[in-house]
Amino acid sequence: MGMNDTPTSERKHIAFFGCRNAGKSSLLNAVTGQNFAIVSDVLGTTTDPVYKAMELLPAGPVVVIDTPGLDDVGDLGKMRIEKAVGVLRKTDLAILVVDSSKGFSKADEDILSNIAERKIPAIIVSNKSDISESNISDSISDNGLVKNSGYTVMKASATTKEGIHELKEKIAALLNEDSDNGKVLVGDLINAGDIVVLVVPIDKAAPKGRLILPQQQTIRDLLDHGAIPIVCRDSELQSVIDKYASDIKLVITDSQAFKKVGEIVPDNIPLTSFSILFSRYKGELEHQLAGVDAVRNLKDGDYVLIAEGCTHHRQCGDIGTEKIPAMLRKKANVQIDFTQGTEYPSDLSKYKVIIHCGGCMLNEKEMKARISLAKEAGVPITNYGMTIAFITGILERSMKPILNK
Ligand SMILES: Nc1nc2c(ncn2[C@@H]2O[C@H](COP(=O)(O)OP(=O)(O)O)[C@@H](O)[C@H]2O)c(=O)[nH]1
Ligand SMILES: [Mg+2]
Repeated sequence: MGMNDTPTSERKHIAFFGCRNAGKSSLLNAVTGQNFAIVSDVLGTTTDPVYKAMELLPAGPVVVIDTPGLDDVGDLGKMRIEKAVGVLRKTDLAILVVDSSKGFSKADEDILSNIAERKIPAIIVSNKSDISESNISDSISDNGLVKNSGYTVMKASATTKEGIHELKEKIAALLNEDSDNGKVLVGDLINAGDIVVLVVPIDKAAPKGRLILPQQQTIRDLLDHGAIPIVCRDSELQSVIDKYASDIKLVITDSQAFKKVGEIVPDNIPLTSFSILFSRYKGELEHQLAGVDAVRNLKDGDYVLIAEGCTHHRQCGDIGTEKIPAMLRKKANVQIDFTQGTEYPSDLSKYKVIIHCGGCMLNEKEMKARISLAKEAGVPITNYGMTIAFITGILERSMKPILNK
């Protein structure tokens, strides 16, 4: 995906689930009008979830996900099923594809319970309407679990395209219902016409020739709300303050420059960071704030997990693998594990705290699911920005603009 496209993390994720040969890949191709998923009658053709960002009309920018069959067998099959189920963590809309010539299977029931438990919007598609006998297809709508779930069952055929148009309309309708949570990144903290200063240190870890996603998104949100962003490096901040101090309504800094920026910005100007804004936007701000207490209490020998949502931001990488560990080790001799990208340990129980990145490359569902897993394991979770602000001694100050809201 290029820089001019909607970032993947801001797209709704639509995942197709179902048994092997139910027609997941065929249906996905029919709905998207593209031929990117491999269709075959060889069982188990899709071995890893396949992602594709696209413009799906009338829904808008989405990511569609093809997944391995849920009735796969053997040790490898089991691993493929786990991967398919793992996709639920980031699914905004699930399409359960059932082969209506065969009926509703145990694997279908299992995934449907899982989808319903997570309260994920879903559509059950009774596929292969061209070859199914109507009594079997009716038995899908009559299944007790299906009825209880309240999800819509739609008949379709990926082969004849019967029902595909209706399915696309339903997909758009469900995504629309879900999308209007009214959350904004920063726009509600300022008024139109306000000057907001963004501090972006440009060091050797900064990507060549561009800004990183959280910076771009913050600038865009400020512009959407009629504010006037001034973007500068930490080295120019003092002169920006000297020129505009009385008009500046908010300063947003990259977490790694917190200490220096905190010293330069006068106390009467509110100060926060990109990662704190992102925690509020797609994490759980108060829970992650409470998680900082666990950093305060770290002792020698404690295990800490530092989790990074992407694999390619050297800047975040440096913060996660070098800066924060160095800060923590000044407090206690802790054992640190690192994870990157889509990895996230299934057993979190040994950790005293999880320090997560701001999650700019993860969709909201995935970030929330990671927080839930930490909650279930009883492990506090916080983020990079809060941890650095806390250790630097300016946590309270950097939370003020947000908590006062
Ligand atoms: N008759 C008929 N065959 C279909 C339909 N959808 C898929 N198939 C066939 O079912 C087989 C498996 O399809 P595929 O999309 O690869 O299933 P997947 O394993 O769930 O991804 C292929 O031979 C398809 O051509 C349909 O609506 N009608
Ligand atoms: Mg397939």
